[in-house]
Amino acid sequence: MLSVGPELRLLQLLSCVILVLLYQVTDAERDLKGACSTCKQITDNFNKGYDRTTKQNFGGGNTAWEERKLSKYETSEIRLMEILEGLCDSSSFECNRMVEEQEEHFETWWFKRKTKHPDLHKWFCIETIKVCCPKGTFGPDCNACVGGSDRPCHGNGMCDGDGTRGGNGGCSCGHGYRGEFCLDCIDGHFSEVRNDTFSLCTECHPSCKTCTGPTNQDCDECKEGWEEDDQEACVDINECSRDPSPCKEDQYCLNRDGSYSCKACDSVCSGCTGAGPDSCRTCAGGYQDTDGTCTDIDECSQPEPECTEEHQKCINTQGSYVCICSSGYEEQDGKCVEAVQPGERRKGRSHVLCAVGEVYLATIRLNE
Ligand SMILES: [Ca+2]
Repeated sequence: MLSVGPELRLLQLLSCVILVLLYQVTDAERDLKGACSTCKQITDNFNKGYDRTTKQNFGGGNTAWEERKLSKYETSEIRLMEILEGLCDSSSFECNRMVEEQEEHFETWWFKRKTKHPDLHKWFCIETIKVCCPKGTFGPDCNACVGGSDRPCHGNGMCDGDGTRGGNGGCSCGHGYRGEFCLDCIDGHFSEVRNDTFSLCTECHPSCKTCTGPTNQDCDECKEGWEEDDQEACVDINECSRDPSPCKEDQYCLNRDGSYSCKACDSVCSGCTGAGPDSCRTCAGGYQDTDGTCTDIDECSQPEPECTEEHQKCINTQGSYVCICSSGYEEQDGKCVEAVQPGERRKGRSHVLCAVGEVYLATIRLNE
């Protein structure tokens, strides 16, 4: 039996504690960002509710009495309550909890702060309950994002935790950019403008792997499927002109910029140069060349009969033909013999089937 020593148990316990702590850290991190977006949603809905109630309790007339009543309603607790009711969906637990917990702040703002601090999001989410930060800043102390709060990530990426009390302020760069500051260009892009605070990366010509400018003459290196010509420009390789062809016998080659593809020939062809029955190199068995197009051969109307057994008849099919027993006869051991009960009609009959190149037996049902 294996016995677990006290050191190992301690190690197991420690790793458990670390895992739990790690989980809580990432969880708390998510909560910080989530709390800000909940708060943002609440203040957005507050502003919508404010607009919605602007014209409420207004009869449409213009009497002095109505204006007095309206101005009273404008700043009334009734109006505040109407706005507060519409802040959250009933299903949004986080939203309802935040409103419930912070309700008194809305009253304070409504009656005492509104005039001096008209921006509710700023007063409530950033300055009062401190779940958000001003744009371009992040974290518990609202520090500036990488690249500065005016243009986080130099305008080429997203700052982690931007506008929230969470995140680390680092950049995830947008397409074309890389580096801690999102000032460097990724492969396949070149730097059009670049200084300490501004960078513009533009995509290379599709023929370049890396480049110094926008055209196919500015490539440092050609991309796969392209090669340098005598002007030192990257041009498409025509893979289809290679010998032997990169495609199989029953395929044709289609060249494209930077690549090529192999497509199946038409079924009437044996090898082809393109799509359709008029691009065959030669016709497949059972087909013949008619004015450059492969068409079915009618074996049944050839001078030499194809179905030679007694009481057989020939039926032409696409690319082939079949031999069946004539009416009143049925197939038995490869021969057409008189039907057992000639007077009686049967629903199904057996026949001999012959195909080009081979003879095989099969049972088919025919409606006579
Ligand atoms: Ca090509």
